Amino acid sequence: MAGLRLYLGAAAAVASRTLAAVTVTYPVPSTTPSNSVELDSAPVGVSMEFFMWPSYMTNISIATDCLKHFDELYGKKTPTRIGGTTQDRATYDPDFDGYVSYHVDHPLDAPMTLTYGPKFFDLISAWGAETTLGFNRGDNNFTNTMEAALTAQSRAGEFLLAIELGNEPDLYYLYWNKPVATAPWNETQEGANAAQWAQAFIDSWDGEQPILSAGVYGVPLSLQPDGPNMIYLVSEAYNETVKAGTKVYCAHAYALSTGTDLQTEMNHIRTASDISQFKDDVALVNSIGRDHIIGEAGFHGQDVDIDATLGSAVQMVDKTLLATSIGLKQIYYHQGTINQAYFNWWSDDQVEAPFYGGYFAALALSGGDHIIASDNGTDSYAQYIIYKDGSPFKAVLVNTDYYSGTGDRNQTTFTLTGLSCSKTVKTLRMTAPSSDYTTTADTSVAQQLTIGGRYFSNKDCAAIGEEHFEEVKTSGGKASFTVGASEALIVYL
Ligand SMILES: *[C@@H]1O[C@H](CO)[C@@H](O)[C@H](O)[C@H]1NC(C)=O
Ligand SMILES: *[C@@H]1O[C@H](CO)[C@@H](O)[C@H](O)[C@H]1NC(C)=O
Ligand SMILES: *[C@@H]1O[C@H](CO)[C@@H](O)[C@H](O)[C@H]1NC(C)=O
Ligand SMILES: *[C@@H]1O[C@H](CO)[C@@H](O)[C@H](O)[C@H]1NC(C)=O
Ligand SMILES: *[C@@H]1O[C@H](CO)[C@@H](O)[C@H](O)[C@H]1NC(C)=O
Ligand SMILES: *[C@H]1O[C@@H](CO)[C@H](O)[C@@H](O)[C@@H]1NC(C)=O
Repeated sequence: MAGLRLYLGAAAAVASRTLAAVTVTYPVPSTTPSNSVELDSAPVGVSMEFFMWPSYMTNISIATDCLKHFDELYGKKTPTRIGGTTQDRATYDPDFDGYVSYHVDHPLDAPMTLTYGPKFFDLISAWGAETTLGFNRGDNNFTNTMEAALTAQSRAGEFLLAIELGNEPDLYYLYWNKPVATAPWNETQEGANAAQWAQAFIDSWDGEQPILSAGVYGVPLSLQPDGPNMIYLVSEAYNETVKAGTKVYCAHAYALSTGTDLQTEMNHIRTASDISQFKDDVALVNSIGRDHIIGEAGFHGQDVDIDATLGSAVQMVDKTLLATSIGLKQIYYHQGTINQAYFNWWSDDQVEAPFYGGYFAALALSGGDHIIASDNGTDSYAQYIIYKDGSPFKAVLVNTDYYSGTGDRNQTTFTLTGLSCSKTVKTLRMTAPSSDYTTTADTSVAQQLTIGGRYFSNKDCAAIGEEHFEEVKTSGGKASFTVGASEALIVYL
């Protein structure tokens, strides 16, 4: 890493002890670099677990309240994906008059089977976002899935951006023993089944094409010898007709590790290693003229309580910007069972820390047209430069070091070089008292996780407080910014 060195921080004099501090230096190319990547205008979306969709739309008001912040950034409704494990447990019943019907023994369980009816799709037009809708392939009833899809088209067709035929089919046999998955469910078998389903769908669909979101794999690598994977799907399984009907290729992005140590899990080196797994898939998908997206994401796929912390929010900022900078066009953050999944952006009565990460990432990217990562993922510090109309627009500085909340907080100084003129730039900071910080349900106190000094109300997700920008003077084409462990900074260039 450029210019890594230790020095005794100025704060040491005040605190009368030494504070370890690090300096990193990155250039800011003055025009959009040729190896930068074009940004989508709404790169951060929301994914809602299939069986939870009606509840998020009708009964958990904080969901739509919080998404209004994204709607404002984008000037349109937040791109929305409806899907997840329960899409492959859902049976469509054209005569069912409710949204969704299921039984669970405990309110925090996800149902093993569910039924849904035509009204489920009316909520898509009522919400009015560009929507990716996931259907059931795992239970191997094409007739039922196609009947549902054609009803979705007639009731909400103008909002349907893409359709998934199955969620995480790479895990159908290993995890779920789904009826469609014949052992060993390797790349040949899954690829052939995916192509057959896609072909049958293309032949029966009466709306616009291409419409399919393909792959929808849980992990960007094979969990078994010759397991399902994007390279095989694109280069071997899909023929030209199926490719023509496929709009976008999709995979999911959870940590590839199962650790519970926040210090290790949130580190940029870990995130960079995970995201680099997508590079070959992105290159292949782009070579056939299509985009690759992350259709579902969260910190960990397993339930890990560190997912609800400031550290998780910082990791989300890093992951989102790194993903977009390698060409993953959109990243949809998953909202699972309410009050259960630690990575959820909200509980029914509380805005959770991950929401801050998702929002900060979207805020950083909004209005930009290109992005480039400045570092190569070999230490805890990340810098991204966002371009607009050919010029540097924002820099995002992320310090993924851990801070326990006791003792001095390490600071990293990010020095940006190649800035064109001497001026004062504004910055906006995301911070909280420690990496382990989680928001509180207590509405009588201010949250201490803040973006520019503001936090989101548990009542209606309103931003509370005065927005505070810091200012830094550039000099001789350089400017230095101090970012504490587990903080992120947007620099408005
Ligand atoms: C990472 O980047 C630094 C400079 O930014 C460079 O010196 C180093 O060789 C790079 N490492 C790798 C593995 O690419
Ligand atoms: C709405 O939410 C409340 C509280 O979480 C729950 O008790 C109720 O069953 C929900 N109703 C519907 C229709 O989902
Ligand atoms: C598949 O779905 C169709 C139409 O919804 C239904 O009539 C049929 O019984 C289902 N087949 C199986 C094997 O469940
Ligand atoms: C996948 O499994 C099938 C059925 O056992 C087998 O015919 C095929 O050769 C396997 N493919 C690979 C790539 O191993
Ligand atoms: C600060 O960084 C130093 C050097 O990396 C490390 O040894 C120390 O544990 C860190 N302090 C805290 C409070 O995290
Ligand atoms: C892809 O190609 C078209 C045109 O040749 C055929 O009609 C399809 O049957 C074929 N689809 C699959 C899944 O092989």
